[in-house]
Amino acid sequence: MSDVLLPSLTGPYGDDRADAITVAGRPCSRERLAGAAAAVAVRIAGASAAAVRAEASLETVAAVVGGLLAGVPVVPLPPDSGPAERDHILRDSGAELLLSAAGHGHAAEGSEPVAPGMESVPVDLSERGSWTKPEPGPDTTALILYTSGTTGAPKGALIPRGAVAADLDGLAAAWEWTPEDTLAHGLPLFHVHGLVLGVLGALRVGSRLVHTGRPAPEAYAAAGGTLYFGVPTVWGRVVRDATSARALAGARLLVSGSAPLPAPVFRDLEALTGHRPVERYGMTETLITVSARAGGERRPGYVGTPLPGISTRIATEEDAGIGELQLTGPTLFSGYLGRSEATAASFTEDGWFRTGDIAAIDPDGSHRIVGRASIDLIKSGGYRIGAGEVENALLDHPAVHEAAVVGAPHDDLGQEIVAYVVADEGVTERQLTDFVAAHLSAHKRPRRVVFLSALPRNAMGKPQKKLLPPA
Ligand code: MCA
Ligand code: AMP
Repeated sequence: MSDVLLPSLTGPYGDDRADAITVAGRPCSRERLAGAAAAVAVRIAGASAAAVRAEASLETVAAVVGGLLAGVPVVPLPPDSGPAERDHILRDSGAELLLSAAGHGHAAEGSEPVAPGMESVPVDLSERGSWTKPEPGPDTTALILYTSGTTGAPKGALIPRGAVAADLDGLAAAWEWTPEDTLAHGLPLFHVHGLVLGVLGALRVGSRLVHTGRPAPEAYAAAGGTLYFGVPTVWGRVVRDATSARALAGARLLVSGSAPLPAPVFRDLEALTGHRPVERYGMTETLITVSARAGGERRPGYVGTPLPGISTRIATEEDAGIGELQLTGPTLFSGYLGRSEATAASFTEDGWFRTGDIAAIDPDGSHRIVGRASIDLIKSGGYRIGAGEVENALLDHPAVHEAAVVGAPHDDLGQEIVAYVVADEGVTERQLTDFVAAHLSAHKRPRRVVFLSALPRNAMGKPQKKLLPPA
């Protein structure tokens, strides 16, 4: 497609609709969005990186687009992140500015610093700017996306502009996504799924966008989309609300990703909507790399075939056909910010990215994700959560002496976070849950806490998660 990352925003706008982009009930034309984003670009040009308080709002969209116009790497900040997570992201990313909706946390014009040396910049949809400078090259960083590893604090994945463009073009071809579509979803705007696919995708393709604020079944039913995105938790909730599910019968394509879609949800979606959902697979570090096709076969349990330019292989010693999925291609990140060792460790010696997912490839090329190599990466509601980060947060509580965090199977969330702790008497499950929610973010809080007198350990003293009692 175009060399320009977001061609639908460069005008002329022709029959630009007043509701080309709707977020949480507020409509906006492309011209108005482009004007507000240009005003942001003028204000932030030259910054090394800009954080965006990524609520589901038009201001978030304008702020992200403004950063992309100005060539300033954008760092989406989960809006409910607590002080530990927020301070880490702001400090580690080197963001000089924090962009957020005017009136949100802005003490005065010019504003209070939100962290030492950091300026808070209000985003106002009524502003009109003009930005005519050429875009930076495809290797420059579009986004710095913070994502959890098995241990420690989240790492900033550097996502190049060219990777975003290549991924969105591959997906547009795979899903036959055109300007005639209306994309509808309600996913958070601080991850690849909701932000890159769900906002930049619509802006690159030129389709209408309806962001429902939250991904509630009745909001999906009312959105009037032709193309819907959801994580499996959302699709599970949709099929449990038959009236909302039936309202999606008129759509063209339902897409699921970010976690495995349970086969019963796939079948219920087909029964209620008449659509076999398209499943696709990806990671923050690679963007979306494998997908079923709009015009192809869609089978429960399968995520389809690689997008154009992506090569995949299964690393297996016994030739059993099941092993770690490794891949190469134009949609890969350029590394973790400031962590050259972690970056090097995520690639094989011959330059393939190690996904950490266990997969199998059928003779027809169809990919199946069968699990994760590490017990310490949890997927809950489609969010990736590192056990180590939650354990560290729990250990910061004065009553907690030891902590081991795992993901337990859960009907709604896929996995739920369960914390096993050795703690002083008197501290409650609720206190520990709220403590993690307040320090990190709400979706990283344990849903259950099990109190033990000691963690099971091996002879070396290392906790043995496989020996933990059932929660
Ligand atoms: C509850 N809440 C609390 C607490 N308990 N807040 C503070 N302290 C507590 N102790 C609040 C929450 O803040 C939230 O408030 C509300 O209660 C409900 O929270 P929760 O139960 O966490 O939400 P949920 O309804 O269970 O969420 C389900 C969900 C969500 C909506 C499906 O998990 C979700 O949005 N998932 C999408 C994740 C995603 O986009 N992943 C993509 C990663 P309030 O209502 O005010 O918010 S990108 C990726 O994976 C790759 C590239 C890919 O393949 O896509
Ligand atoms: P994140 O970095 O948050 O984007 O999470 C990436 C992880 O989500 C992958 O490594 C997989 O474990 C998981 N994932 C994404 N899409 C799928 C899918 N369609 N089926 C199974 N797992 C998935």
